[in-house]
Amino acid sequence: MNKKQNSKQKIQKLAENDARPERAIQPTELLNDTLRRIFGCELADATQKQVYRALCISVRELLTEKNRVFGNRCTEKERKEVYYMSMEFLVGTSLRNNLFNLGLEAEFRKALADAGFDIDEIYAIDPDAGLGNGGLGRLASCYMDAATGMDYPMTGFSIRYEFGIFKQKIVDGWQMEFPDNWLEMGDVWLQAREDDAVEVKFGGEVREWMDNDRFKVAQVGYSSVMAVPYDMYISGYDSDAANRLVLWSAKLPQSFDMAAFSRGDYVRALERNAMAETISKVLYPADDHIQGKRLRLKQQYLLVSASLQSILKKHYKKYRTYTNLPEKVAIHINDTHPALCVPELMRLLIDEHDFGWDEAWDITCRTLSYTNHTVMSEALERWNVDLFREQLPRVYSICQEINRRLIEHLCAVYPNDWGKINYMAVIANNEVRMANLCLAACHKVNGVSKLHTDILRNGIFRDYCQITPERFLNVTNGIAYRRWLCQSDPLLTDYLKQLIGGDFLRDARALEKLLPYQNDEKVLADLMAIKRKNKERLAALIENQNGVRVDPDSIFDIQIKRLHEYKRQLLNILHVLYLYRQIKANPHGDFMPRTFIFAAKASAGYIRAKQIISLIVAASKLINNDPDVNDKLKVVFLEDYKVSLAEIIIPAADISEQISIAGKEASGTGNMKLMINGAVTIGTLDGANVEIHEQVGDENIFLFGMKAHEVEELWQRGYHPTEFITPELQAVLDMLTSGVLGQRFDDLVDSLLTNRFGTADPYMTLADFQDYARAQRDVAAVYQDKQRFARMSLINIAKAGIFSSDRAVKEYADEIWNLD
Ligand code: RUG
Repeated sequence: MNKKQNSKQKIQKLAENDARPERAIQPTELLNDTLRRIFGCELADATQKQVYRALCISVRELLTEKNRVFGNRCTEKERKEVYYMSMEFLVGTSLRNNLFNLGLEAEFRKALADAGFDIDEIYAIDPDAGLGNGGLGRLASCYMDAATGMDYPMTGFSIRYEFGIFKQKIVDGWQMEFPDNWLEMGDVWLQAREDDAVEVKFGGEVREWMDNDRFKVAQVGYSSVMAVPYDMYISGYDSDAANRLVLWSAKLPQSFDMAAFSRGDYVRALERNAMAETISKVLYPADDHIQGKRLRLKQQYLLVSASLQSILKKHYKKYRTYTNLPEKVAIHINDTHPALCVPELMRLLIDEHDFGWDEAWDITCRTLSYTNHTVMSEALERWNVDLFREQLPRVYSICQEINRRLIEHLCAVYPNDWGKINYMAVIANNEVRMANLCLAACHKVNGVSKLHTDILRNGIFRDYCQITPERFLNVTNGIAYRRWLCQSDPLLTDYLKQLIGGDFLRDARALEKLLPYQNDEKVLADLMAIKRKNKERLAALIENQNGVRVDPDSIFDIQIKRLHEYKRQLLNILHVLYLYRQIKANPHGDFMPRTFIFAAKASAGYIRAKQIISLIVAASKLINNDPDVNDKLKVVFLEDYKVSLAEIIIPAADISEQISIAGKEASGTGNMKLMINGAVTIGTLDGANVEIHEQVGDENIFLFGMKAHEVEELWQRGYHPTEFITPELQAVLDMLTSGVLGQRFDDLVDSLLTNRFGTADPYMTLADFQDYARAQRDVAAVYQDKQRFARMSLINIAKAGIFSSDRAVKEYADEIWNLD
C-alpha cells in the first residue's frame, strides 16, 4: 500500500468508526504524512509555506471524508437537502475556523510549536476568500457554518471568482482598487471536479416544433460554456457533518477549440477561451446597487443553470423521479441575484424532462424560496429586455409566459387596477424585474429583520402580500459567533468559560448567565481589562499601518461597513469635525479622549462614496497633526477592510456606530458582531438595531434620530435641509469648502444643501445631526463612569445570544425549508 492510500484509508476508517474522526488524529503524524506525499519532506525540514499547505490539505482531506460519510448517511435516510444559491460567499480565512470547529486547534498549535513553527504565523498566510462585498455574502457564509454545526445537509452554490473583492489602497487621499489574486494561496482549499462539468448555453434563438403530437421547444444556435465545479468543504462546530460550498468556474468546451486549431487559428481559439473564462474572472464590486452589465447576467445564469442541472441530476439518481423534488429539496435564492432559478428550473423541467407547464410550475414554486436584503430601489435588479433576450432567449420566453399567466391572475384579483398590475408584473416598461419574478413564484419570501419585513409587507411588496400573506415572514439575521467572538476574541472567550462555563459555545443564549454579574465590580473590572488588551492590539496595528499613535484609554468609536451614503459615514465625520472645533475653541476643556476608527470599501464607480473616504482621510490628517487636540481626538481610516481585519477591530470596540437613516438598512450584522464583543451601540432605530434595543433596553444603547415613520412623514411634509443648520454646523460645512482640509469638498456640501442633480441631502444627514451630537455627548458622559459603561458592555454581551446564526438557520430550516 502506498503512503497516499495509507493516510486516506486511515482517515476513512476513523470516519466510519467514529463520527468525529478528528478526535483520534495525531497531528505530527498526519502533517508528516501529508508533507511526505506533497513535498517529499517532513516537518523538520519543511518551509513555513509548505507547512501551511500541508496543514490545509490535511484538514481538507479530513473534511472531504467527513462530507462523504455524512452525505451517505443523509442519502440512506433520504433526508431533505437545502441548496443555498448566492452570488456571494464572504468566507474569510478558513484554516483557523476549521481547526477550531474540529476541536483540533490546541493539538496542532502544540505539534507545530514542538517542530519550531508558530501557528499564528501560519494563520497569517491563509488568504481571505473575499468572494463577496459585505453583509450579504458574509451572511451566506455564517449560514453555511451554522447549518453544518447543526448537522443540516446544506450545499452552497456560487462562483469561483478568480479575483474576489478588490484590495483597497488610499493613494493621495483617494481610494484605488487593486486585484485580489486570492487563488495564489487560497486554491489549497478547493478541489476541482472536472468530470462533473456542466454545459451552460448562451445566445442563439428559440425553435418550436411538434414531435408526435407533442409541442417541443429548444434553444438553437447557442454558444456553450462549461461550468466546472470546485468544492470547498465547510466544517461545523463539534459536528458530525461537513458540507460543501460548490464554486463554478467557466471554461470553453474542449471540442470548441478544435476547429480553430485545425485551421491554424491558434490566437482566435485562445481569445474565445479567454472570453468564456471571463465569466468567472471577477466579483462585481457593487453592494446595494445594480449595474445591469451583460457579464453580470452571464455570471448569474452560469451559477443558476449549472447548479440546478447538478441538483436535478443528483436528485434523479437518488429517487428516479422529479415529482418529489419539493419534498426532498429546498432551493434558496439569496437576494435577487440568483432569481433566474425560477425560469431556469421551469426550462429544465419542461424542455429537458418533459413536464407540462402546470406541473413544472407547481414543483418550481414549492421548491424555491427567496430572501430580500434591501428596500433600496436602485438595488432591486431589473434587466433590459433586449439584453436579457439576446443572452437567454429560451429563459426569456419562459419569463414571458410566467408574466402572461401572472397578469391574467392579477386581473382577476385587482380588476382594472392597471397601476398595481403594472407594478407587480415580471416584465414591464421594457425590463425584466427579478424581485417580482421571485414574488410570483417562491413559496416563502422573507425579510432579514422585524422592521425590514414590516416594510416589505406594508411597503414595497404590499400588493403581493395582500394576496398571500402567509408566504411572507421574517427571519432576523444572525452571525457565526464562534468565529466573531470565540476565535477573534480568545481572551474574552476564555474568561467567559471560566466565569459562566462553556455552555455558550454550543448555545449562544447561555451568554445570559453573565447577567447576574452585572453589579460585580471584579467582573466589570476584568471585562474592561480584557477590552484594554484588545484595544492595545488594535492600537499596535494602527501604528503599524497608519503611523498614528492612538491611546487605548480613549473611547474607541468604530464604524466599519461598506461605504454607502445611506449608512451615513458622512454624519459621523461631520460630527468629528464638530468636536474638533469645540476642542480648538476650548483647548483646556474637560473632553473625554476619543478615537474614531473607520474602515470601508466604496464600490469602484461610486464617486460620492469615494469623496466621503477622502474627507475622512483629510480630516484625520488635519486632526492627528494638530497638537492642540492631540491627546483628546484622533481619527483613523484603516485600509482594505475585510473579514480578517474586522476580526481584529471588533474585539477592541467600545462604541458601535449603526447610524443609517431609519428604514434603509435591512438588518446589519456588524451591529451584532460588535455587540457580542461588548461594544455599546450608538444608533438609529433601523434594521436589527430595533431588536438590539429590545434586548438591552433604553439603558444600554444610545439611540438617536428619526424613526422610520418620522422619516416618511418629513418627506411628505417636505424636507428642507437648510432648516436644520445651526451656526456650529454651518461652521463645520464651511471647513469642507474652505480648503483647511487640504482640499475642498464642494460636491459633498452641495449634495447636502442644494444637490443640482437630485434631492438635497437624500439621507437626511443634517436633520439627524443635532440629535446625533446629543447622543455622542451622552456617550462621553457615561464613559466617564467606567463601571457604568462596563455594565452596559456586559449586558450587551449577555443579550447577544439571540443574534446567533444557529437561531436564524433553525428558523429557516423549520419555517421555510421544512428540513427534518
Ligand atoms: O444592506 C444589507 C444589510 O442590511 C444586511 O444585513 C445584509 C444581510 O442581510 O445584506 C445587505 N445587502 C443588501 N447587501 N446587498 C444588498 C442588496 O443586494
